[in-house]
Amino acid sequence: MNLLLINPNTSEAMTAGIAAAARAVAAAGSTVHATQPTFGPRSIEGHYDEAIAAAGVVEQVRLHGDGADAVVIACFGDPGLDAAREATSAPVLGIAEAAFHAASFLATGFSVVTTMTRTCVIAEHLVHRYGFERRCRGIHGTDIPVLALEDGGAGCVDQIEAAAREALARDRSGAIVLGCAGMAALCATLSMRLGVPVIDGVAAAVKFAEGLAALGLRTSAHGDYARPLPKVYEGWAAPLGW
Ligand code: 5HY
Repeated sequence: MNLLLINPNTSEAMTAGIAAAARAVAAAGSTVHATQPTFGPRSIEGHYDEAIAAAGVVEQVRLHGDGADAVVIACFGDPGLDAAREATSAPVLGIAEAAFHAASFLATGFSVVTTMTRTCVIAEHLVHRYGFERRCRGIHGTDIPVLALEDGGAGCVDQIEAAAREALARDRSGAIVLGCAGMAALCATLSMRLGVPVIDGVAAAVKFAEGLAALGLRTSAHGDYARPLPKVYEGWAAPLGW
């Protein structure tokens, strides 16, 4: 399987870390092509960042989507997910949606532990959009800046562990969803320390993508995920016109 893995922010260190997490779980014979936009925010920590990052995702799908058997958007806001699904027939998975599904197979309720508290509302919107409001029992910010995880986040593991313990107790949940692609490298350590399933959306999305590709399934071109209608795009977006 040829997997296109898009880190929607422009941190090369994070792209490398996310690619390593994906390759660690990818099946033999799967190739992971990791990319990031040529423009946009170094980290995504709010609606404004996300708006620009969504265009970056579309840029990367247009540049590298042909020939991909599946695409993974490796940012917990799943920026540009629907637009990407219009632009390619390859299955496109966001790491938040994939993590929610994985957690729901493993516990009746899960809690999300994420970075900046201000991004919790973005995760709440996704919980409702994907229909997980009865399974997600809480979303908790740590106010760890995304770029503090650029090196893999070892320096943040104790703080994330403490937030996860508090979430499990307060929410009475049975699993933890990591709310940032930059936390991927911490998943095994946190799971061992907490003794509950800890879900990294990057790994979950890669395995779900492999499954969909193996089943030969493609994104529907019927209805709202049909290809974009041809039209001219002006200015810097001209190359993205359909
Ligand atoms: C992420 N931001 O996974 C999100 C995390 C967040 O640049 N990569 C980012 O805080 O939403």
